[in-house]
Amino acid sequence: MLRDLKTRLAGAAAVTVVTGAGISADSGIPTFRGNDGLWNKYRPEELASPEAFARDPRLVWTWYNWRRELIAAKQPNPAHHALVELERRVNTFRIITQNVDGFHSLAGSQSVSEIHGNIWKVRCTQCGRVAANRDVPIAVPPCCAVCRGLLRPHIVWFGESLDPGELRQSHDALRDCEVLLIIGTSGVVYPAASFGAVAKARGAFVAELNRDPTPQSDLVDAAIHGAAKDLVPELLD
Ligand code: BJW
Ligand code: ZN
Repeated sequence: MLRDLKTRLAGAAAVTVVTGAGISADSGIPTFRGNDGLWNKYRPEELASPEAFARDPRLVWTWYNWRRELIAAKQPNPAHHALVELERRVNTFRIITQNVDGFHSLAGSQSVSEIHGNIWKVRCTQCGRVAANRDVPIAVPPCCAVCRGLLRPHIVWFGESLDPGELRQSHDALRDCEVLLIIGTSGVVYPAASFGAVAKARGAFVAELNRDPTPQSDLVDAAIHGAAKDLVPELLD
């Protein structure tokens, strides 16, 4: 199956990649679901929701400070680096990532849509200004340099809409690709969970590379199980 995928990739002019927390797991960043997942220890509705932030911004920022510290101490792994090389080899290429760690760009990938936002960006709840902020820890509660409004993480929480520009770019990439790789995502969070079906309906060859089977495994053309840090570099051999 891996050999078939390698042949398809070698002949493809347009490749799109969807990534999730599993690709950064090999860098030491916890995933969300499963035994070691963040949602096993913390309740998303208490920490990663607009209601939680409205109730207790200090608590939410304290949790994000912990995540910032964790991510700042880690590095992209061979799977992120292999995608940088894949981008060099392919004419039209885009990564659509659900991850907020910024590791694809840090590794050197150029065309990246961060559909769930970025932990190193903040957004003013009053004037809407988005700014980069790499403070570890960030002063709690942080306030906007322009209007002194309360800042929140520039991250998409459950029930919130994704950025329309990022979504449009993602849909263009799903429509145009010949091969779609879905790497390290449990495939349960929408709209990303529908991206495989969207690309497949447009005629793309869809492959899932994941440690465990997912609800998407039966829908894709190739489901390959293993660690992203091993599987993704192997695609380039
Ligand atoms: C390895 C590995 C290794 C491990 N190598 N693999 C349609 C139907 C039903 C519901 C909805 C729908 N449309 C929208 C919704 C509502 C909701 C949703 O999807 N709910 C479902 C859960 C039921 N979606 C939304 O609210 C989204 N907004 C939206 O659609 O707005 C419009 C709308 C709203 C409401 C209704 C209808 C329309 C927004 C979603 C925002 C998600 N935000 C989070 C939290 C961010 C907080 C933060 O980071 O600080 O984003 S949730 C969390 O899950 C995070 C992730 O990006 C996201 C996906 O998780 P991911 O990446 O898949 O990680 P895991 O942990 O789940 O899986 C890791 C995988 O890796 C596993 O499979 C492992 O096996 C594997 N793995 N190690 C390879 N080494
Ligand atoms: Zn402001």
